Amino acid sequence: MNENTPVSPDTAAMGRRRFINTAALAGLAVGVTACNSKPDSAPAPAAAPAAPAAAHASGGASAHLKPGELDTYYGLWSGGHTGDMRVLGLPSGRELLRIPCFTPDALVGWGITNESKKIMGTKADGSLRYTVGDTHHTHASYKDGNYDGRYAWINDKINSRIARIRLDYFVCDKITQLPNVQGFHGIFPDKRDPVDPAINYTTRVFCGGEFSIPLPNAPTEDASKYQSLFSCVDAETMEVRWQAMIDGNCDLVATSFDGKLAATNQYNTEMGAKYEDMMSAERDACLFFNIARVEAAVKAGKFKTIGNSKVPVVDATRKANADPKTALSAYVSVPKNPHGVNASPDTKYFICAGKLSPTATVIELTKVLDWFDGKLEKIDDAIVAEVELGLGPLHTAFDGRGNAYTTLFLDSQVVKWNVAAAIKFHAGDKTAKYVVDRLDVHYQPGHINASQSETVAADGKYLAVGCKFSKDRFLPVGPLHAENEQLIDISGDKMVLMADHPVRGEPHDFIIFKRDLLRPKQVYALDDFPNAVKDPKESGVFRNGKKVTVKLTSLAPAFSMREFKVKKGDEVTLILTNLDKIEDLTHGFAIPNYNVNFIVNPLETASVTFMADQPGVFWCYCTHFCHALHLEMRTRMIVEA
Ligand code: CUK
Ligand code: CUA
Ligand code: CA
Repeated sequence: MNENTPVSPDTAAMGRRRFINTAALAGLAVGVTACNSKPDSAPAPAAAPAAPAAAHASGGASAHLKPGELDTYYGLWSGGHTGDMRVLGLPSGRELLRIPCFTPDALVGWGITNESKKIMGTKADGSLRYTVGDTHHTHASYKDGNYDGRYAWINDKINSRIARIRLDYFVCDKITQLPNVQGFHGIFPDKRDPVDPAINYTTRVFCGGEFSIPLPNAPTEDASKYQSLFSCVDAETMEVRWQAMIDGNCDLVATSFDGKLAATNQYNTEMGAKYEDMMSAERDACLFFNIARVEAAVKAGKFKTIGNSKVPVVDATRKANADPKTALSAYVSVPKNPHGVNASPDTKYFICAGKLSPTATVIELTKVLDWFDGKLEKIDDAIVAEVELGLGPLHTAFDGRGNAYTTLFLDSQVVKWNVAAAIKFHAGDKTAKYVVDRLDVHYQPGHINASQSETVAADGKYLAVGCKFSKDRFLPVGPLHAENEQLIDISGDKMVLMADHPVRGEPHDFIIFKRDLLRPKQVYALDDFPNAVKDPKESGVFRNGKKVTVKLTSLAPAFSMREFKVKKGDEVTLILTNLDKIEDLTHGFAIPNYNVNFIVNPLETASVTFMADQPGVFWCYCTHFCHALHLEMRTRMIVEA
């Protein structure tokens, strides 16, 4: 035990169990359950968190904005198994938008319109291929080491899909499914090209496959024969450029600022199929990829393909990459079932949190490159610090002043620590005090991020913490509790808790960036849509045998046709262009009994296709409040028998 650790009662126990074993883990799980069932026994906040008033007294920031005041930061949150992305304003924590990606959304008609279905993917009969999703990680495109406001990406763990969000309109515009991958977990865009200095922006997104499977998939029970793939997706085309076959699994992903390295933490180097096996080794790994070399190997044709997939797959397994001079990959040993790998904004280090080890491991990137150049004898010598932080370290954020903030899941704490001091301590200077501060959070934190954290513009202002259990922090609403996103002021030496933000389950990762990095558009251009009905005079019913196209426009408070007729048995494609070009003037279009409901934003065009299988009169009405005559904004669809 060193003087850096014994701050909370929980961490005092740490010396006795340097690593968490199966029994201890079971015990801790029971502890969590007990706390949940008896609110009284929830861990008493050891040091009472500073109230907002105290924050003001200390000159700290406030989460309260007066009516009409705008937030200064955007936050992009993954929605978890709601399958969407959430947009929050910070510091207020106000939720501004949900961007549907992988799952249907009734508000906007995602999964209803032909345009969204094309992005989501359909079966031969036109129905959606998937209606469930599970988003975990979201990151945005970079230029010169900072966000450039072009794109954000988000993963879907269930169906191994990656979605791209256009940040000019805050909409999902492309979804790609990774072949031969199950449990696609971490993503991270590169920050520049490793070879061409002119390309100082994101052109690739790296994706980690967490679950090992037989490749190609087959009913093979012997898990030692399973393998995982690390995938590279083209940022523009969204096609999978290449995949790398590895030993062990992938979890989260990080990229270096020079574009040369990407890494994934590995918790299952054991290749176990049961958790006891997955946690049997004392150390696992952080796996590095030499991106320029992988791409050269692909170019040189040194790859295979798997099953029906045409994606080139290079060999990044340990055996094939033992010689540093030709290696595509390097496995850095990290204790036990590590989680989270994060790039420090000074561009020097990746930090891997220990999860089942109370430590964080600091890996110096120039040393990893030295190993690839044959200048560092052992790859593990790239580790410049491995220091104890507390129990259950998961994710790390940065303030741009040399400090790291790591979530301690089991301790329900955030620990602030100084990276340079940790390196000194590791080098033998036991007087180096690397733990700067600890703050109790409520409760069991997972993801953490600071404003601008993983950019060269890290500004050390706000820290948000995604607490997995809210327990007693909000009014009870039945068995499913809101989650607690906490906001912390990190501008001073001490962390100051600013606010609890209840959020609908079950958000995971997020990023926070300055609002001036974005210039969102609020009105579409008519020409963005090839099928736009540009003039109300173009409206009408156009028949081609049993296929009927209905062209319609909206202009508050009316649709361009007061009624339209189709016949029972027709396949109807209805195209609606909203000719209102005023900000915020959105209309909806709903057809009773036909499962049609979608919106059109200013100058947007959307279409739906359905079978006219029920004769009668159907009042198509505007669902989105638009005008004093919103209720009167209707048209009749008459389906003739
Ligand atoms: S990871 Cu996905 S389960 Cu983002 Cu720490 Cu939480
Ligand atoms: Cu148009 Cu309501
Ligand atoms: Ca393990």
